[in-house]
Amino acid sequence: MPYTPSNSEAHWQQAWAEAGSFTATRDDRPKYYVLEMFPYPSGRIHMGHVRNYTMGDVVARYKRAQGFSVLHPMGWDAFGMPAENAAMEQGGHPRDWTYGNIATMRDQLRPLGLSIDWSREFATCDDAYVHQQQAMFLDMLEAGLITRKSAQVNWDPVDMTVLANEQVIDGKGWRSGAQVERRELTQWFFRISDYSDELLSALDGLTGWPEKVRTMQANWIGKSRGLQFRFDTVDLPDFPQIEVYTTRPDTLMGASFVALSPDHPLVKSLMDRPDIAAFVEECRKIGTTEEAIETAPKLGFDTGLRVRHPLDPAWELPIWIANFVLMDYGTGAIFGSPAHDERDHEFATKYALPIRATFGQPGMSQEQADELVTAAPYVPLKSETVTYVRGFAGATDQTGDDAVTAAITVAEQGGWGESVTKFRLRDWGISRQRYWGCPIPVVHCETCGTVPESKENLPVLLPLDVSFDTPGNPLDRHPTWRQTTCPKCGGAARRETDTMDTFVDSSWYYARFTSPGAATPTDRADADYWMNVDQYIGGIEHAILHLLYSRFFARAMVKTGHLPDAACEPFNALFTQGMVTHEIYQTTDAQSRPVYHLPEDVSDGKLADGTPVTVIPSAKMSKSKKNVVDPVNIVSSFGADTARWFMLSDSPPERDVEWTASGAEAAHKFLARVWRLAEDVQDGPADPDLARAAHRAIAEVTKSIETFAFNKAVAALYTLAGAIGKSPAGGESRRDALRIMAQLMAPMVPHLAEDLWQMSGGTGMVVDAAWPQADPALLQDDSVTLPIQINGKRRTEITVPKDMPKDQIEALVLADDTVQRFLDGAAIKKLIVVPGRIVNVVA
Ligand code: ANZ
Ligand code: ZN
Repeated sequence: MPYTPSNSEAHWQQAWAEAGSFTATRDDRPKYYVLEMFPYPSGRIHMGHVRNYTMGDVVARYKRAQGFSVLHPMGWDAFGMPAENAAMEQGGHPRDWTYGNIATMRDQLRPLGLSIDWSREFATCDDAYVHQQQAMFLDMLEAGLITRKSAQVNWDPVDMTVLANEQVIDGKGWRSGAQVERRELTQWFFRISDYSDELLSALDGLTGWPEKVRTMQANWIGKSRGLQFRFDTVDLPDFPQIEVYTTRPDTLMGASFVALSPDHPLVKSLMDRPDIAAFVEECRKIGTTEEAIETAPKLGFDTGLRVRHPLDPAWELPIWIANFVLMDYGTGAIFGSPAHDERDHEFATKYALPIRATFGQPGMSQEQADELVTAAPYVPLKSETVTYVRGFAGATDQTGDDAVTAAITVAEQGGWGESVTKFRLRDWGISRQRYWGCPIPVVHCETCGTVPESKENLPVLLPLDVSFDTPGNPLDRHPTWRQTTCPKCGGAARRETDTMDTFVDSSWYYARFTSPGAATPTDRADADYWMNVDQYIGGIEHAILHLLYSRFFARAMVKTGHLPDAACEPFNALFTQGMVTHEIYQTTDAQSRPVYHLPEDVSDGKLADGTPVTVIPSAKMSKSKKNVVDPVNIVSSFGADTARWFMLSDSPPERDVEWTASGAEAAHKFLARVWRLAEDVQDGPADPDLARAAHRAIAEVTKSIETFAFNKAVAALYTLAGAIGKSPAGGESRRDALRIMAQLMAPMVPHLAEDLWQMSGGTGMVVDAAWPQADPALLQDDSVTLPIQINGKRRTEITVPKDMPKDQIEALVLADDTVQRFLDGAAIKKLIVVPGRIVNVVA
């Protein structure tokens, strides 16, 4: 019988399902929780999913064999814009689109044979999940973790909707193409910034996380130390001082202007000046993203007002309004030191403001230093190698951080400034003016104001009779949904029509998996048993927001009693896997524009009609480049095990892996060879070398899985297959090795492993077999290599079994060709064998 995965894979999947092999149970075994980031139900699974879920499955199956009670669940991150867009573009309802996609993708995932406890599956748009998320919102509100405040949003004036930062592309709405404006709206915020310090310092304890991710999080939280101080204004009695925050007080002697945010209170007080009002209006046209603000051209407006320099009251500086100064960072006002900051330099150059060096390279005069920093492109000075040319009294003998410290000390001692620590991390605005999300469970009452919905009235579900043919939020237009009664006074009230950011949904799903049916957000006995996630696996693209929000949310759940204290860091270990890439095949059309071709339409570098294609090196699979390989096709032609094996074999899991047709075929061939090895076991001798090879493989595969080096585990299994193929062993000796092979392959190619196990006489299913232990005695290398010296010179060496008797070694040495050549006919006077060490020949 040839290797036919199509039959056996379905067979084993059914056998596992019938045995309930992957049902996670709370029992007295130690637990292990492995989780891959859950998918968004876009409509089809892709190779990235296959790679991600296969890796998690290797860990899950391995831990299970190690005797752990394993939780390995799957669900769907189901709310979000694409469902609404589909409804706008193709008609239909987002709910149908979403659940339809889930059904399709579940059907595509199932044949992969993942060891998932499907009984725990849920989608974040399920009524029960919405219910518990709303319950948690109310608990968090009560615990002071949520606040309502006004904030700036990106407003698309054509689609009449708020846009997420990612939906603003080059300052324009991603759908309408309209110039995005900034608007102030009252929004709900999770108070994540209260946890800035804790979220930062706790990163040190996350030793199971990649260093890179910890650094990215630390940078995002962005702790900085600086000086806060005030400039006295000149002739402005209503606004006597302007407070600024700087991380570079050591550059204060290079100040050349003060700049205010367009939203600064002083600017607001000047709005009756038409020129200022017009400028502020102009600034509103940039989106709210930091990136948008950073990349937009620097715009400034000179108010004509002035401040005095704190170190020299006679020195006056102009007050500008600048589009790059944010109101919600620091104090919303800065001083610019164009000689030592690129952005200030660009601004000063554009508006012909003075550029004065505070310091220069050693030995430079003030003029030389000024000249150096005035020229564009701007040359930054390394603060480690500077000398002061424009002294900051008391700080001039310092460099780098020490100079900053010294400057802060001078300011504090002079009583005109304070040392301040700031964080970049802002509160997390979760209000979305969108339909397809979890409704925010509050109502607005004329009498009582904003009132939390009462828990008995949960869930607040989305109305289903909505239309998407007009822009804006369908919840706003719905004839009745908004009308409700106030839980406090019983009077008429209006529902909040904003829904929650979908990042909220994904910030606690891992906790919900521990008790997906609970009538509260979690069941504490279950959560206490299963939390934390021991191994989390996902893409690096989630290194910042998703993980940071989850870390905050877990703390909020601890505070509100839904998780045990230790779960405030919910992911013990994190692994970020690389992408799956593929070559791109391109030709050009008559206008020499690129035309892309699907991998299956290209063979030997040509299209079917013989047109040669240009091969563009491997890149992330993407529809627009037509280099996507559909896992569904691979599984139906080669079987799931081939897809899994290939995904694990070619590269270390943290790196990108290039999908190639030849690689997939080679993987398939190898699996077929393993099948044949098990198929014809004849009677024959025992082979201790084969037993040794099998136990070396146990040690190697175990170590490799433990360290996430799946490609090395694969390599060790190739070696073992080679050893079995070459071995003269027959009967039990051969079957022993094959059963070990089956066990070691089981995490990676679980279906073939079951067949192998059965063919070689294993009892029950391999999925239930305990992980094999390497016998230390068999791991020892029992051969020894002895150098051979002839007349005191090392000439060659000989490898012999450790326990070989002296006389046999002597015989081998005498028969050795190299020895004979060096002796060149001379008679041997002495032959000394030092066992385990050396052989000396004297002639
Ligand atoms: C003077 C100066 C001179 C600055 C120099 C930098 C370099 P981080 O490190 O991110 O905390 N800044 C302060 N508040 C700002 C705001 N609301 N909008 C835009 N920029 C603001 O950055 C702190 C630095 O960013 C501060 O130090 C300030 O510019 C600017 F050679 O002050 B600095
Ligand atoms: Zn009321």
